[in-house]
Parts: sequence; structure tokens; C-alpha cells
Amino acid sequence: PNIFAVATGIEEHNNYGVDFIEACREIKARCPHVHISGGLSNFSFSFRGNEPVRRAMHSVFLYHAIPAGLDMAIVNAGQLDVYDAIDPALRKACEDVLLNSDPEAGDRLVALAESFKGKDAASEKAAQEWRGWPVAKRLEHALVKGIDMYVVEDTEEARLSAAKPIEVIEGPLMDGMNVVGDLFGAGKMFLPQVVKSARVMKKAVAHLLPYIEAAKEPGAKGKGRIVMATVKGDVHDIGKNIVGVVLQCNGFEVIDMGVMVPWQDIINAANENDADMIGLSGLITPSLDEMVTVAAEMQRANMTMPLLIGGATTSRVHTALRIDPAFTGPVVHVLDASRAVGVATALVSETQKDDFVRKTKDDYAHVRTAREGKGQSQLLSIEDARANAFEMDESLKAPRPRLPGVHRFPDWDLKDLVDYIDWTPFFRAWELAGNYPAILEDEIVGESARSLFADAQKMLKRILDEKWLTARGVCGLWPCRRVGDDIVVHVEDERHVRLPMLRQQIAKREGRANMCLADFISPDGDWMGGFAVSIHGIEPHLARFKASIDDYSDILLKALADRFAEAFAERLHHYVRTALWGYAEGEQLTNEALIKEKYRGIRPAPGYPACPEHSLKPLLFDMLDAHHATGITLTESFAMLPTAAVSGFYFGHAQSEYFGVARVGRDQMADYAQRRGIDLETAERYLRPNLD
Ligand code: B12
Repeated sequence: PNIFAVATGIEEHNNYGVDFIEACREIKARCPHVHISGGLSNFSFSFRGNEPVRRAMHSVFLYHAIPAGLDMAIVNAGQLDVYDAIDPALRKACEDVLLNSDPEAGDRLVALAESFKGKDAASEKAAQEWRGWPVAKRLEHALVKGIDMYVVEDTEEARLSAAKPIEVIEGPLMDGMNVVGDLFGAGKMFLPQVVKSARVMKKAVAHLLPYIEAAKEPGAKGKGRIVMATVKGDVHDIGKNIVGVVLQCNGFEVIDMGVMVPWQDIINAANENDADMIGLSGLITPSLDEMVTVAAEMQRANMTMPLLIGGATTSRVHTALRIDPAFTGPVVHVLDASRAVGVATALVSETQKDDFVRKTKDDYAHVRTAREGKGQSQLLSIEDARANAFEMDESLKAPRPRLPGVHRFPDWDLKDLVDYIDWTPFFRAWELAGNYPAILEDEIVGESARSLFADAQKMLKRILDEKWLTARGVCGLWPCRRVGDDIVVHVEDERHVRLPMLRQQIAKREGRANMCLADFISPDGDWMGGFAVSIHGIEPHLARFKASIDDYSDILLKALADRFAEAFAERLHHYVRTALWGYAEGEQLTNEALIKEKYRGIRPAPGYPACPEHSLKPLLFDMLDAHHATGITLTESFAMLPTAAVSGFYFGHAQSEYFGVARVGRDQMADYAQRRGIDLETAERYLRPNLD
């Protein structure tokens, strides 16, 4: 059969792609031994002069025609793109034209084609040019651009011309990484690119290591050595890993101890490896206490090495108030990866260190003094706060659920979750600021965001096609009633669970209530729900990435698994509202509206501001039998494993909304201890982030 041009503007031509594919199928069905070939360039004839679009059209054509029976195409094989690597928007437009999905498909591709014109020719020229440069320059280029394709052969070439293999690291590779570090520091390069650069560096170093060991050369300590760990009880490591990679890019040697590391192991590793500093990471509030323990133990062991503090839940104020006083050595809170290099560099610099440490200590002392002046005066007593409780409208209670009880979802279809993904936090994890989708067109980070997004889409496709991950979840809907600030849930038969909630105590403006989640539940009988969702199966893939020294894919996959966990929580909530509970049967919301939580009801999670106390998780897990239903386990600090997991409560009252409990008084703490059935010391530990 002949291949004819499409998107010519003539309507009769629109189906030529489909016709060819159908012809292949028909021929193969009737004459199975016949082979089929075709001249492919005709197909994209309308886009003469626009090489990127023609290449994309040809790849898309082959992707569909080969399974239909095409055996051979006449096309320049060197000028084909990898289907997965085609810009997703362009690929979709080509696909729509090929499959004649609608009458506007051709016009859309014509419009889009303009933006691809000329791009490829220039980049191709550059692509060929750099391969002719001297090897040191090639290594630098590969590092800056994150290209790992030739790095082993270039490193080998550099090794052969160096006196010692270590010189390749200390010379061209470090020079290249310094360029990366400078560009990152100057805001001209962004985190995803830096992590790709690190992947190139690590591959080069891995190639050199056997030679370095064979020559018995001492390994380079680089600028300094840092022992990093996520503290005991906590399982999150994306932030820590990013910081580790960025420090390595800047010449530091990082000894990464992983997650859930007890203080003894951290201190031993630091001493045994003669580290220059320790870096701790933590995502949830219970980790803050664990960090104080590490600091106190460093003090007890008379250590003097600096202690860096990082992670979503940490802050300058908490570091100043609680961690710094526990250790006389340098303690520094580091807000994000881009600041980590400056701090670590100052701490190993003979000229800057003393000044930097003194200034930081002074700063923290200042934070403490400023805090001392602030007493508990702005807090109401718990009785007064209760007297100003939110009074809900009984007529807006959610009805009895259609299907009360516990519902298990052992393998929710991942494809169904994709549309529920909120991409904005994904970019934030990579330190790219801006909201999706506008971020893709952002003047400053747009290019970086597009490239990262394309990589994410590629991996997402593989996750779905090859079923890398499994989404497991459970939810429950139970009768309950409010008793004071507790919610008493009738789980089954004689089983009642008391969920104590915390109330805002900060004095409010006239007309504003002191909120507590229990206020959304009627004392005369009501309904509430709970859920736990998790994403399983990540480990073998992480092991694969580790083996191929690929931090970039490692972080990408973890970030995608987290997105799936959030998306699953959103999807399940939607299903609960519209089907299981069913109070919002006709709800029709776009993904954007879902992300903005424009629906009736809330799903606060233990640890989130309305419900800040993490120890409610074991109660919730018992009610749901969540461990058996989902495979999630809880650490001693109530972190969930697998990491990509979310659990929380459902409130269906039409007036229910999110709020922050914020600071609470010691009177509420004592009352809470009694209601929760724990001693005062434990209550103080659980509520500490809200007491300070
Ligand atoms: C995305 C997200 C998630 C993801 C997972 C995130 C992850 N893997 O790290 C998912 C959806 C799974 C999740 C779940 C939960 N989350 Co959450 N989550 C977030 C969110 C929105 C962003 C966190 C993030 O990924 N940031 C990007 C990464 C790269 O940043 P980072 O970890 O902070 O690291 C940077 C810096 O901190 C620093 N850094 C980090 N470590 C180190 C170490 C050193 C040595 C140095 C120098 C620097 C450094 O550099 C890093 C790079 O710039 C935050 C809110 C927020 N805006 O921070 C809440 C937040 C962290 N989550 C929170 C909570 C409570 C939870 C849950 C407990 C809720 C629940 N009941 O289900 C669960 C716990 C999950 C579990 N397995 O136990 C709370 C934690 C505070 C608290 N009260 O405990 C937060 C702060 C939200 C809030 N305001 O209440 N969460």
C-alpha cells in the first residue's frame, strides 16, 4: 500500500493514516505471509522544512503501523525520535492527525508545529559539535547538560591521559561540577538539572573507582565529609537525598545512612568516618524531639562537630529554641538544598567558620530572647475556648451513608488516579516555584519544568504500562456522636473508640469561633469516616536505579509515588462523597476544583494543622484494620511505611472546613492527657509542637 500525506488542509486526506494502518491489518489477516513496506516521508510532506515535526510524525506512525503489520518502512533510521522521548504535546497532536481523531486535528498540529520549527536543527548542530571538543571540555559539557551517554568513554579517555586516575576526579570532573555549582548558586540552573549532572558525575566516578583502588590511592575527602540521616521513627528522604546530591556536586563527600536511623548509629558513623559535620532530616513533628535527642547525645559525648538540621517540619525558630540549647557545638537550620552548600562551605572554611558559627549562635540567642517576652497571655483558658466553640447547623448534617462499614481496595487502578494528580507539589519538591500548568511556560523555570515534566511523563507511562506500583487503600464510615471535644465512634457491635480532638485556644476576633474538629459532629448522633491509602512496590525499581547510579530516577520515582498517594486520597474521598457515603451524588468537579477542595466535606490527616497530634493514627488504624487491609505499618513516631501513604478522617457536615489548632495551653494538655488515656509526660511529648 501507499502512504499519503495528511494534514494537507484537504478534508479527504484526513483519513489516509488510518487507511494505511487498516490496509496493513487487512492484508496481514488475509495473506499472513505477505510482508508490507511503505515510503514514510510522504506522510509528513505537509511539514517540509520542519524537521522536528516530521521526525515526530514518522515515529508516531511507526508506533501504530508496526503492530498493525507494517514490516519495513523507507525512512532515514538516523532521523527517528524515540516515541517516549517526543514532547508529549507534539506526540499527542501527531497521534490525533494519524488517527484522524477529529476534524480539527490537522489545524492543531499546524499551529503547534510553528513552535518546534528550527529548534532541532540548532540543537543537533550543537550536539555534533561538542563531541569534537577536547576531553576536559566534553566532560564539563556532559556534566552541565546532564548527558550520561558518553561519560564512561570520555572518562576513560581522560584516565588514559592522566598520570593517576584520581586526577581525573580532582581535575576535569571537579572543574565541571564547579561550573554546575556556580550556575546553580547563581540561579541559572535548577535542581532537576543539578541532579542529572550528579548522575553523570557518579557514573564517571564509578568508572574510576576500581583504578583508584588498584593504585591504592586514598579516596578524596573533597571539601568536607558529612554524615546524613533521617532520624529514628521518620521515613522520608526525598529532601535529604536532594541535599546529599547537591553537596556532592559541590565537592563534599556524603555518607548517607538512610532513614529511621537511631542517634547511636549517627554518632558512631560520624566519629568512625572522621566526619566534618552531621546533617539530620525529618518530615513529621515527632522527629523534632528525636533531633533534640541527637543534639543532647552529641553534647554528652563531648562532640564539637557542627550539626545541620533540615526537613519540612523543622524551622529556624524550633532549632533556636530547642536544638541549639542542647548542644554547645555549632547548630544550623538549613531551609533548602540551595542554601546547604553555602552553610557547609562556611563550616569547613578556616577563614569563615568562626564568624559564621558566632553569628548563627547570636541569631538563635536573639530568637530565644524575643520569645521569652511572649507569655501565654494570648491564650484563652480551655473552658473559655469551649464556650466560644463553633456552633454547627444541625440541618446541614450529612445523611446516613449508603454503605456504612469498612471497604477495602486492594488494587485500585493506577490509570484512574492519573487525572487526580496535583502536579504543583511535584515541582515544588524539585525547588521549582510556580503552579502547574503555568509553571511550564514560566519565563525563568519553564524550560527546566518542561524537561522535568517530560521525564516524569515518560516514567509515569512505564509505571502504568508495566505496573510498577500497586495502590492499596481502605476506608470506613461509622455512626458517631460528639461528647465534649471527643468524637465517640461506634465501630461495630460493642466497640466504641474515643477520638479526642484539640481546640484552638488563641483569642479570636469578635464573631470567630475557637474551632475543634468535634464541632462538626452532632452530640445527638452523626456519621464520620476514616481512610488509609498507600503505594506499594517501589523497592525493586529503587534498587535498579541504585545499581545504575541514578539518583535522578530514584528521586523522580519517589516523588511520583507520593503524587499517587495524594491522588489516591483525593480519588477515594471523591468516591466516598459520591457513592459510599453518597451525600454528594451529583458532584461534578474539575481536577482544578478538586485540588482547591471545592467540595463538601474535609479529610484532615493526623499531623495536619486541624488535627496535629500524630498518635491518633494507631486508633484510626485499629478502626480500619488498616495494617491488614493496606500493608501499612507505623513507626514508633507514627510515620507510615511505605512512605507514600496518607491517612485521615472524613467529615461530611456542609460547614466543615480546614483550620489550624496552633498553640494550645497546658490546661488543654492536661485535659487531653486524661481524654486520650496517657500520662502527662507523654501528652507533653505528643503536643510539644503546639505547646511552644
Ligand atoms: C508532599 C508532602 C507529603 C508526601 C510525601 C513527602 C515526602 N516524601 O517527603 C505525602 C503525600 C506522602 C505526605 C504524607 C504525609 N504528610 Co506530608 N507533606 C507534604 C508537603 C506538602 C511537601 C513536603 C515535600 O515533599 N517537600 C519537598 C521536599 C524536597 O522538601 P523537604 O523534605 O522539606 O526537604 C528540603 C528541605 O527541608 C531541606 N532538607 C531536608 N532534609 C535536610 C537535611 C539536611 C541535613 C539539610 C541541610 C537540609 C535538608 O532541603 C530539602 C530540599 O530543598 C508538606 C507541606 C510543606 N509545604 O512542606 C506536608 C507535610 C510535610 N506533611 C505532613 C504530614 C503530617 C503528613 C502525614 C503524616 C499526613 C497523614 N496523616 O497522612 C503523612 C505522613 C506520611 C508517612 N509516610 O508517614 C506535615 C508534617 C508536619 C507535622 N505536623 O508532622 C506537613 C508539613 C504538612 C502540614 N503543614 O501539616 N506528605
